Amino acid sequence: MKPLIFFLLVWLAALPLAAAPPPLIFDTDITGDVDDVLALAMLHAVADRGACRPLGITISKRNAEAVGFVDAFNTAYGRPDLPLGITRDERAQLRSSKFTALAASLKLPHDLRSADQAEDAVALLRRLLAAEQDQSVLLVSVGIASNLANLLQSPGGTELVRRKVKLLSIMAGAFGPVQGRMDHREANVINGLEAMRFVTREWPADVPVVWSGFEIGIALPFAHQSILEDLSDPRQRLLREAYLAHSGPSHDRPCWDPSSLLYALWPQRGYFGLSAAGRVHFDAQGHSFFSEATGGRGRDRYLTLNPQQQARALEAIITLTTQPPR
Ligand SMILES: [Ca+2]
Repeated sequence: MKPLIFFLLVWLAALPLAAAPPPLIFDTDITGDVDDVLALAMLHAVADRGACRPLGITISKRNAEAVGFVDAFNTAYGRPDLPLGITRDERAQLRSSKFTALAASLKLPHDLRSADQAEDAVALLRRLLAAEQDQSVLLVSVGIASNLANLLQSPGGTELVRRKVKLLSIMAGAFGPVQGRMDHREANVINGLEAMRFVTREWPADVPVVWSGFEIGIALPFAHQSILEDLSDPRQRLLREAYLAHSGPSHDRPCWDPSSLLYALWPQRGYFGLSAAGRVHFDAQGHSFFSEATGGRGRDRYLTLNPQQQARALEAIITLTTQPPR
């Protein structure tokens, strides 16, 4: 066999293994809690490993420093030009932060300094979605639903979602007991209640949604020792300092937001279990409800965790989150 034909055959045989990494949009309210920062580090790590192609990041709360923080983080991880948008919606929660000012105070390199310099989140979501193949985009949402609701309400927005989004993996609500009770009012729901209720009503019925409830993150406490001992690369300084500023040196912060990212990336690897299919809704007080669909057909499912999955998922999240930038 001629060498050229041989190499062609080898190349063709390798094609199914070299599937293109899935495009992914990360929608975050990176302000109040630091688990968004853990998820952001994990996003860069999995992108470095070729497990996804990050299209952009949208911020769903109002905070003057959040854009600078995320841009400095992306710059440290080698993606200084990753598209970045923030909500312009006056109804979106205005949220202070214990860590977003660190990008400026630590004098870390970045060029987007303020919310005004970033794109409007909805405009960015529309532009990113429109450029991708149909039913290909993983949308990971780990904050309030202001950007999702405004995307659906934008002209043709629901149809754009229906055409382009493969999965919405969202951290919101509570679908298991929290401290023995079933009436937990979860923050991403109550801090933007109308937006979240709108999304549950109007999200297209044929675009699957997987919910990570409050109880999932509680079962995945990040190991604070890993923050203290595993972040020796200077480019990981912002991750370390943000964690310490928010949670201190001895608290194991629950990994609510990383859970939704982990599920979206590897749904077939058994890190989580899934509920039956059905429909999620939230009442006017922000309580979570799930009704199972008859016949197994429904838009929504929520994550579950058995003890073995709990150990595997937590280890994967910690390993990926602390992986040094490429
Ligand atoms: Ca969050």
